[in-house]
Amino acid sequence: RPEQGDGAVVAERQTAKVVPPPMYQVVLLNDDYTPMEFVVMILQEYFKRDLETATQIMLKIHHEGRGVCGVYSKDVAATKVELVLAAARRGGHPLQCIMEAA
Ligand code: TYC
Repeated sequence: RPEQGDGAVVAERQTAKVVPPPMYQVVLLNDDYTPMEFVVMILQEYFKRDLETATQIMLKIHHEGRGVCGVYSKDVAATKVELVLAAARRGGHPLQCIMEAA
């Protein structure tokens, strides 16, 4: 639309083309064996939560069976799942971590 000027053309094309990337929740699942302190450490280390927030999320998982640790792009979410599972296995804990479409 030359009559509207270049800025209007650029704005219109962006409105049509810029689609937000699909996002994924990284979810921790409860179990009877992983220590609470280990889960809090995971939330601080891999999800950048402060001690108070990490403790709240851990207790929510403990009571409700699962909890969202964070929401990320697909690649970042998949990497976090792998890092958490590797840390859990290193520690000898059965902690399970999954990702699902947000
Ligand atoms: N239920 C565990 C316990 O009582 C604690 C726990 C919390 C384990 C969250 C896993 O994702 C989890 N030690």
